[in-house]
Amino acid sequence: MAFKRPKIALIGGGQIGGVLAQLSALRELGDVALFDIVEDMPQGKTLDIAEASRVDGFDVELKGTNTYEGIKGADIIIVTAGLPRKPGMSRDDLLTTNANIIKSVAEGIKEYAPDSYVIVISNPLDAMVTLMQKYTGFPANRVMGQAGVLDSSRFSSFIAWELGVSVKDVNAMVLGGHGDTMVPLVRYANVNGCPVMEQLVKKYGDEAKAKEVMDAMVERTKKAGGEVVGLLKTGSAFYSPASSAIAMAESIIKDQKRVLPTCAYLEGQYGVDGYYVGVPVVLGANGVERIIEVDLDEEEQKAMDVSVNAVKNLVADMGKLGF
Ligand code: TXD
Repeated sequence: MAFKRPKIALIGGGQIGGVLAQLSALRELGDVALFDIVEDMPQGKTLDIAEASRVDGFDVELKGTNTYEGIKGADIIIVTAGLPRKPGMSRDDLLTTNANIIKSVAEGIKEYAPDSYVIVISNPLDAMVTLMQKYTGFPANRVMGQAGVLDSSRFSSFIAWELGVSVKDVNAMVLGGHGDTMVPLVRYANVNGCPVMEQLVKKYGDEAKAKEVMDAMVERTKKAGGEVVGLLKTGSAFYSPASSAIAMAESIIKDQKRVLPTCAYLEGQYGVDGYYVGVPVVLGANGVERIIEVDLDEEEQKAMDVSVNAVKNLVADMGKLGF
């Protein structure tokens, strides 16, 4: 038997897809197939990245493709295909458009990469992951969504900047759906084991002020996507979502068993049955290997319930639209 590099297929060669391809190469995670419906564009992007291989020093193959044939045999797939909302388009219009795209992507994956692990990034995230699992028919441990790694990284960054400490020592997690109702877990946030709230109270010498500062960081986390959109004017965040999905893919490819907040299928955990919601999971060679349950107090559980309801409403809306 000959050894073989893992194959990573990226469906959607737009802003995030391009960075995903470059990061996959820089980290030598495996050979890359970049798929997009736009002719020549994924071929151009992969050629551009591949031509830096001497400078960056990576030995992986990068190919662009406009057919699903090109993703044949992929081990892991990251999906960013979708359209942003255009003027005059309602939320339901966008939902229908993107649901149709995800449905066609799922069918392509099912046919050409039936054993793959799939990480969805396309928005509305929780709904698109749900559809991906439905239309591939893959077991739930092989279909997941990326949102929580990014939301948690944003929250951790704000905490590090506020406390003037290395972000490497900050552990802060965000649970729930990917939207305004996400649940940053303040009580568990810590700097190498030291509770963040305690550090804020020491910094300001005042509990009310510490709470005010934390509340502002929580709000900024919830609205962080919009903050970047507001600055970019065209398009949304793409470096950080790509890095986040790569961390998930790497944990699976290398069987690292990292504990990463992931949009995963719940069967009773956190009081949720039959829905995809962001929770900490163990990501390893078998994809979502285990859901980690943390104890939530009354207030946190209430916030989680609100977030789960938002996901349920989205899934119900898709049902009404025929998905
Ligand atoms: O954390 C998160 N989950 C997110 C999600 C954070 C930021 C952005 N997030 C969402 O990711 C965003 O709302 C979008 O739904 C996706 C992709 O964002 P990106 O910035 O990469 O969007 P682009 O640049 O518009 O790229 C989308 C590509 C584009 O090249 C289209 O031609 C392509 O998708 N596309 C398709 N590819 C394959 N198959 C089909 N049918 C298709 N339709 C469009």
